[in-house]
Amino acid sequence: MGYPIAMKNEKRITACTLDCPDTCSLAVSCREDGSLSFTGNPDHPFTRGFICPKTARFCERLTHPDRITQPLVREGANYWPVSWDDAFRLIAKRIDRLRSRPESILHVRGYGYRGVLADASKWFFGKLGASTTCGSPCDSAGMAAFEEDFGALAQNDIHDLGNAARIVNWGRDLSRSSVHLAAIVRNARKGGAKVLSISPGGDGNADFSDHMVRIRPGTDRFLAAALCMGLADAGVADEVADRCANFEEFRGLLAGLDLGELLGACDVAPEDYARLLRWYAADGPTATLVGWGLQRYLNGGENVRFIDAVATLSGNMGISGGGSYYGHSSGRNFIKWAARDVAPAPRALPVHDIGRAIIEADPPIEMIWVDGVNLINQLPAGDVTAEAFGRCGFVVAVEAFFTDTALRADLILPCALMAEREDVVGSSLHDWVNWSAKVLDPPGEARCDWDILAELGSRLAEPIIMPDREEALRTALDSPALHATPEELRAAGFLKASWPQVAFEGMCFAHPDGLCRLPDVLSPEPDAHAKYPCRLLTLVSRRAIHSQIPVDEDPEALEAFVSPANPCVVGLDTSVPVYAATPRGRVAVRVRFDETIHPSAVIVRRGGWMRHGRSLNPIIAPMETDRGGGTAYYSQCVRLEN
Ligand SMILES: Nc1nc2c(c(=O)[nH]1)N[C@H]1C(S)=C(S)[C@@H](COP(=O)(O)OP(=O)(O)OC[C@H]3O[C@@H](n4cnc5c(=O)[nH]c(N)nc54)[C@H](O)[C@@H]3O)O[C@H]1N2
Ligand SMILES: Nc1nc2c(c(=O)[nH]1)N[C@H]1C(S)=C(S)[C@@H](COP(=O)(O)OP(=O)(O)OC[C@H]3O[C@@H](n4cnc5c(=O)[nH]c(N)nc54)[C@H](O)[C@@H]3O)O[C@H]1N2
Ligand SMILES: [Mo]
Repeated sequence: MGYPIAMKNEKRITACTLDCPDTCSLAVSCREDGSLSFTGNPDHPFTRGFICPKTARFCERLTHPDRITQPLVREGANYWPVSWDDAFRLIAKRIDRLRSRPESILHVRGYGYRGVLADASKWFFGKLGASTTCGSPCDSAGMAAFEEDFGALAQNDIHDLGNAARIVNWGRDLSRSSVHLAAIVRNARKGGAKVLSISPGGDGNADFSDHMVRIRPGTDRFLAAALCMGLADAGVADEVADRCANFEEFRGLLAGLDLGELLGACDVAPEDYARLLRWYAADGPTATLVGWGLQRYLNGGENVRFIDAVATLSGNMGISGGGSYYGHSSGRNFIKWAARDVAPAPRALPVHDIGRAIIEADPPIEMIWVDGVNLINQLPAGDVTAEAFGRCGFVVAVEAFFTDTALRADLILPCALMAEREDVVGSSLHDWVNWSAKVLDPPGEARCDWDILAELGSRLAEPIIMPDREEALRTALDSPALHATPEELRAAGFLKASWPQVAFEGMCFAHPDGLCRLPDVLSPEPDAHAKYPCRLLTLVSRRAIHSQIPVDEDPEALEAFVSPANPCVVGLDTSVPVYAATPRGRVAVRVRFDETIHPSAVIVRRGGWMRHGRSLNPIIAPMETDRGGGTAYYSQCVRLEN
């Protein structure tokens, strides 16, 4: 593969479009030996010259020999190359046939590629009137919780963490998911801030923290409720209580709780609880970083709501150095061009249980278009989704690799990847908007998603004409927070959107009455399963984004990390094969011991491929979070067995 645009000894600036909060500005260059190199752009005020391992080695993926570089059609178990012309003809014929009942077409889009132009498929299938999906595999339970609490998903500027006296890292793994957040926390610590991390263990937080608190998986709401009790007993300032719409009701809820029971439910030591209470009650602001892991449970939204309540009652909302950080929408700097002139979808199938939803859809789904998501591998019950794809009759996957999802498609269309197409990206962590320039040509016949859809649209009996790309960008960038043009952004490479440094300043929240809401119910934890007593935590890997893992790199067996005190290891023979087993089946693992892990947790790093026996999603049941249509992966009960 050649690099006609990035020439030797020349650096080109582009931006990462992977689904990651840091949204880095990248310098792409070509080494002496002809290989590509991705580094952090030193001139970008947020990226500051460094990037994470997953992006640094993304260039290996661009040039990987397994890349799909021409359209492929399936015949039985084999794929044969077809021309784009034939591929478009096949798809257009199918769409024309289904045009009078477009709800029989399902569009599934993921965030494997992010950006303003990446919304092209959303617009196209919206225009067609196709069915879509609702909910998410990612962060929607926590987002819904924030909206319920404060009326909007907003947080202080991430650099305002430097003004915190204390940072409670409630459930992030600072060593893995966001290298720039980790750097900001490290700097805040150098400046004198103290850091305490709360998690079920097995992470890399010790290097970033002054104190570590271990918690039983999924039970953060009990610890947070206990803290709310302590804060309420010590007395909540009137100016805080008056900003809560339901303070008295919340006090009533707390009055019925027992501290010992709460601490027992979350298995947090009384001295850790006492320290946290002191932290939140002390002078000077305490910032709370709310993790996404703790909302991937049946009561995930409630976990987040109670943590927000701690930040609120302790007087830390709406002030510099305080706040509750979850993220903000990476699209908030843009006008949503893809929603213009598009009617709401006729139906939306729940993504956490997508296989069953497709099988039971009435009227049936007769065509599926998947782009930017490895649906079968990454969502629970992947075996059911695979079956649903098989029954549907016509599946098109726009993909660059033979993922478990692409391998169930009738037609695979090869897409360009980041650095091979242009786009504009915003971040869910910072306020910079980056120009993701095209610095390489896509290999072979691969094309960017926009071009694929534009051509397909023009071939339909009743054509769908994509808007002008430049106009779509122009519309998107002319937002109240940005007011930029594509020309300005291309010339500058990145621009900063303007948002307040402090979210909800003065405790003015985004609900119409300006008040926040405290939780109205504390749900008990579901009983542990008698035969599968642990929780299966499928956590992020440091070196790859989700399933975008070089296939040749996978070690032999999946590693499962557990405490030596885990009840599952009693009687387990680790000299013969060991399996992680759930009521849905079992997957071979190699046991690794880590005494920092809570005894009820089994930790496996996610993203491995199903067809290599390295995805746990086929044995994870489809469960929905309490709000936001999220996916409750970590509520899965599990045991280890021989
Ligand atoms: N067990 C378990 N599973 C989980 C989770 C968990 O906690 N536990 N977490 C979930 C979370 S947080 C998320 S966000 C999801 C992520 O799951 P996915 O969204 O499926 O993420 P990826 O595995 O990165 O797959 C994205 C795909 O998009 C493709 N792609 C990249 N660029 C482009 C492009 O420009 N065009 C097109 N058409 N395709 C492109 C890539 O090749 C890749 O195959 O996984 C979820 N899965
Ligand atoms: N390297 C890398 N970076 C990524 C990604 C990637 O795949 N690889 N994916 C990106 C995406 S799309 C996402 S959504 C994020 C995911 O990033 P995170 O949500 O941060 O990742 P997770 O590993 O799912 O969960 C984070 C931490 O939650 C903790 N945790 C789990 N259960 C509980 C609990 O009950 N209570 C508490 N207090 N803590 C708990 C675990 O210790 C875990 O380390 O990362 C983004 N960044
Ligand atoms: Mo995610």
